Amino acid sequence: MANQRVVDLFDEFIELTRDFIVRHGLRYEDYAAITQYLIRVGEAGEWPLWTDTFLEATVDTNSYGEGPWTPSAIEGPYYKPGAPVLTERPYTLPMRPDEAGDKLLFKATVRSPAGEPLATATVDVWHATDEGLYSFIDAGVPEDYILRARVPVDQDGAVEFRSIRPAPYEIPKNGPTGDLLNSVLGRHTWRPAHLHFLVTAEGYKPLVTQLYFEGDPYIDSDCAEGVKPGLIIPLTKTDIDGDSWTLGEFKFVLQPE
Ligand code: MBD
Ligand code: FE
Repeated sequence: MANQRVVDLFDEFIELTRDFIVRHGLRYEDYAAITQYLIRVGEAGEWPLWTDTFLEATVDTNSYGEGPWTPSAIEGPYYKPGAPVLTERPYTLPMRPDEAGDKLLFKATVRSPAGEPLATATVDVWHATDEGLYSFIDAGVPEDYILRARVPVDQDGAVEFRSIRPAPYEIPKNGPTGDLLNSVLGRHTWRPAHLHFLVTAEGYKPLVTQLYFEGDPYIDSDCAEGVKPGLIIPLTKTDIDGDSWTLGEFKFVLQPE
């Protein structure tokens, strides 16, 4: 049996697309350019990147809802399930030996809208290196969950981990997604530096979000339009054993199920 919703959505999508073709008088040369581009995106394996860059922000807005909780943000194409659960304090994300970058201490709390600490929560975090690369995705970063981990939350709802400060992320320049942004649209291919999170707790909706840093050069021009005002945090300095660390802090609030 056909799924009627899918049938209706498909029919409307084709109708809208046909109207668009008619309205703009598209001909075979346009049709060839468009279909060749779509095929290139597939051949480059960039459909996850393309859809998350151009469409996911709107799906996100439709999905999580606004309320007295932390705003959601796009997941992006690079989440990997199964990151190691950290067990040894101080909790430190997996890194390569001498991982480059400013040392980053991230401290947060996870609470309900009423302010109750959510001690059963887990904070799954993933982010880019100091060169803006992701493990599993970019050549040169070994595939063993570098800068990815699940961090347990304490009895009082506190969570903290050590890492390095990620750099802004540039979408692969030479692929069809980067080409479209740069050469065709005349936009840039950058996302502001960000930390990705999936925060889960029993009885609460999983929160997929990102945090960005005040003063980032791309904060107002994210090519994936994933920035929301409530997700921009200041970075300060703190001292650990006589060393200077960059400190980011945040209060996660989860939406009851
Ligand atoms: C990313 O790292 C990302 O977070 C998004 C949304 C799109 C492309 C790369
Ligand atoms: Fe990202």
